[in-house]
Amino acid sequence: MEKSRDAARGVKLNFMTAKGEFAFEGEYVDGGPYGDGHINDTYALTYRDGDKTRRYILQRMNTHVFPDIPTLMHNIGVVTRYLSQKIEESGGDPERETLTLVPTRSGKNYLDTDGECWRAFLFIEDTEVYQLAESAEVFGDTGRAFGLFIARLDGFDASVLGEVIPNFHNTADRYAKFEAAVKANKSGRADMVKDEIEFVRARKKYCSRVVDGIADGSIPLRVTHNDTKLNNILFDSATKKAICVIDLDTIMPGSLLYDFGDAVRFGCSTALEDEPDLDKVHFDISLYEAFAKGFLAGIGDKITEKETKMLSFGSVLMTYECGMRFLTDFIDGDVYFKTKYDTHNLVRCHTQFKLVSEMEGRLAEMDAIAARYRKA
Ligand code: ADP
Ligand code: GN1
Ligand code: MG
Repeated sequence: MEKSRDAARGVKLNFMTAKGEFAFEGEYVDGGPYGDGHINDTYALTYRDGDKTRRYILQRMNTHVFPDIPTLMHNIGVVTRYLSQKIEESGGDPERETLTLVPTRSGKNYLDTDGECWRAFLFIEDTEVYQLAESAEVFGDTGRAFGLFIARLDGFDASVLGEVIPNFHNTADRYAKFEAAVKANKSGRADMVKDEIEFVRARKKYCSRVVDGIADGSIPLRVTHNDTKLNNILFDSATKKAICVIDLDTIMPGSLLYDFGDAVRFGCSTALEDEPDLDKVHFDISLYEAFAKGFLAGIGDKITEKETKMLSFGSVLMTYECGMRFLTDFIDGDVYFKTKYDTHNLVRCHTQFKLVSEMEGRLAEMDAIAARYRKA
């Protein structure tokens, strides 16, 4: 299955051949596809070294989504080194609390074989990933971990980071791309989604608020993660604490509202991102309260008053933007996100728009929550 998919995509290496290029310790035992990401091809490999068993994560990076791999890997290298030092200083365990790259046998931090790129990390053991927030407690701790992540990077010099995907969360630019996709209608599906197109157009005014705030200096530009889905955090299986923020591909200068909003978009839903039955999809305000409380505790006094006041809007914006991206990809013919069936992107778009509508009705409550938990 894996082999024929690889062959169809014309890839040169599979994980079995790529693994030999990395400085893994011990004898290879077994391995296979792993996780539930929409972008990279991820594998988990087990090695035995004497009586020690070690696992590694091996990933074929998506060069369609990330055309500039040298910049991406540079960013990951410098950020993980910085975080590692910070974690060590605070008495933590860097190999558990941030990603650790495993170099290639020739000492590089990734492998490039004629433009096909692979990288490896230590597998962080005894951890769990959630696709749905199991409880307010778990999700609240996610908030703390993402808040702390931004706070830890507060002293990091953002100018050393390249912009991996230009305009990644520039919603105005996303809107322009959406309109271009509707016009080009590459898949011929635009007629099927007239209501969804109207939904996006009716909210066009949302698109420029954060980018304008960054441009005029009223919203601080920080080092942000930009893809703060619940399944991009590892939880310690024993303590159920969020211990490590992963998936660092999109670390770039950005707004804290992107990280807060994207986490809310995914984690405050009562159903999966691709739940086809919309009756099951709701915005859960108690999860929002838990997350906001955790996030504000994690970020401490680093957040500004304006940012605090805009957390509710950031949540709506990121959910709207993501729904618009799924819709754009559906109209483009599913060229960006991995899909498992024909209408997968459309189903994802519907869950996002349902959440947007519900959040829009609860902004005042969301604002009251943020005001309650912001550190004085
Ligand atoms: P994608 O960009 O495709 O989402 P991720 O980097 O998020 O790829 O990895 C996909 C999944 O692999 C994660 O959701 C997580 O379950 C698992 N994973 C990634 N890195 C590690 C790691 N170092 N240790 C343990 N599990 C990991
Ligand atoms: C992608 O890589 P992953 O699966 O964590 C996407 C995010 C979207 C998300 C929607 C680089 O995230 O921007 O919000 O899917 N990542 C990229 O689920 O486009
Ligand atoms: Mg991921």
